[in-house]
Amino acid sequence: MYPKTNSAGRKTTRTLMAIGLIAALFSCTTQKEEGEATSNERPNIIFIMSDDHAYQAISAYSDKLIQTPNIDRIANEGMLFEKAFVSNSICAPSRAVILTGKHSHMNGLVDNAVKFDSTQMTFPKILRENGYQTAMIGKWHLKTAPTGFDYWKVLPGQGHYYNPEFRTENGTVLDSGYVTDLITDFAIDWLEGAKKEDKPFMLMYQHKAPHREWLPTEENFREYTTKEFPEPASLFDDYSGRGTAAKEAEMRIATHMGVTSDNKIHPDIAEKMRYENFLTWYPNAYHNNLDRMSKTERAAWEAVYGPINEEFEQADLRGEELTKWKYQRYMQDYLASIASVDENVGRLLDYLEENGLAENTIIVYTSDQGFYLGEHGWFDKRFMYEESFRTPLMIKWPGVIKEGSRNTDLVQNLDFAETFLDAAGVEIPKEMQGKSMLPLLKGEQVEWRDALYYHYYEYPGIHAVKRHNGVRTDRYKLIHFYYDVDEWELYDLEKDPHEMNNVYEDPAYAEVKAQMHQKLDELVDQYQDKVVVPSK
Ligand code: SGN
Ligand code: CA
Repeated sequence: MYPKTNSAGRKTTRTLMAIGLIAALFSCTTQKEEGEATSNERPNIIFIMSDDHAYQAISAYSDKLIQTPNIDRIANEGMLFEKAFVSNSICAPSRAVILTGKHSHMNGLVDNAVKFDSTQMTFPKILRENGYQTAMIGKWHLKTAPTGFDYWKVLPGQGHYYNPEFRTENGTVLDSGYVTDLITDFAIDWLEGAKKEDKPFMLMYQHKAPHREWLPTEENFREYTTKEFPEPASLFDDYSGRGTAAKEAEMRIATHMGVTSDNKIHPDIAEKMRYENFLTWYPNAYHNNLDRMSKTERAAWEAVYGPINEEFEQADLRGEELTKWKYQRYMQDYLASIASVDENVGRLLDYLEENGLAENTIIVYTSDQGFYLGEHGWFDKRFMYEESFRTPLMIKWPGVIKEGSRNTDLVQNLDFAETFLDAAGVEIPKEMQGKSMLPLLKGEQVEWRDALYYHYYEYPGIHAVKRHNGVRTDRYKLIHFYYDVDEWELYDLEKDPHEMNNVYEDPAYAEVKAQMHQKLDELVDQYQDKVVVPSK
């Protein structure tokens, strides 16, 4: 027999059901902490990464060189990390660490020459399997095609600033425009589609700029070529008080930065002035870069760089004066390239706000590593010394991260994968080697790591930075240059923040030295780095 129902009975059942539903919803909202992800409202993730963007060139860190009001918005509305680092300060290896959450020796991509094994587990793959829409737009640099993305559009290799090619699943196309603007256009185009879907998204929006050889847009080179920048105290570092690695590296502004390729002096002028040594370094770069411009772009360029060429020829600079001139030219083009990144980050942030996407989106701004802006007389990266080991990092997540907060824990690019999976409520694979930053983002007091591990491999190779590994704690840093030399360096970062004075043999540091050796042994063990036996 079916129970008889009357209209009142039905009403009662409906009322009960409604009450039940409300109660269920209510318990859901009360159990859920503010901003915490539920299956329905998992956060979107936008990972913004530029290439070679030094923290010294972001005004949220330091306003000595440039104002970056848009990038600063992420810090002002979120959290700025004062002690964010990479684990291998070079492009492709850093990207592989970010994707896999594993150190270079575990993911296999130890240097820029190695191809990424794209069959391995990555966080975009895991997010995609768990219901995220995923895209990768901009600089990729991993040699094999991107995997784990619903959509990708990447620069082949390093890519070009002016009228670059882009590669998709369907082949390579030449686009007209400026690389930083184009990458942003493509990112916004993809978001236009993604926002209509009933699924969260994860977008990797990765700039080529400000990678060498720093070709800015007309608006920015007009402005920045009129500026003069403060020189770092160690522009004329003589590398005393350290081992041979710093001295032998080929990344000095004085002797390794090209007056043609980097400083944009016409090769004919350089030749006439007998700057031959600068011509041997990427002899074709000047033409390769500038010949890509349209007639109008080239005319605008010549209108500004033409007079710079003439003045340079007349001045006939040598020695320290030449180095000072090169430093200024370097900063003008490098920072002007960043100005475009900043404008475009602003464009993306505005788009998110205007489309109601800002509230439930985690926005990260970082770089694949730091960069030398004349410190130790250098450009480029690679070393475990602070300027390249450290990287900018700021994260915004409304409702979860306190606006304008600053964090001083030792975090690393190794931690991104686990952080994103954790934020999405997805299980973290055991094989990942980082730590989820989620508690730090929430401002919780948690036990965090007390030391970071580093390992750089690309030697022999461009810029001649010797292989090394090492450990950094809050105060000290121990580095072992282990290949074709056997040299140890120890720095007291509190007393010697610019790392000019190696105290490895200083008896006053005997105890610190022993502790740092022990830490290094522990980390080699913990991360299963069998490549070297660093302890003496
Ligand atoms: C190029 C650069 C180098 C740079 C490497 C690696 N020369 O070879 O200066 O160190 O890339 O950079 S360039 O004149 O061709 O730009 S990385 O960011 O891709 O690792
Ligand atoms: Ca890089």
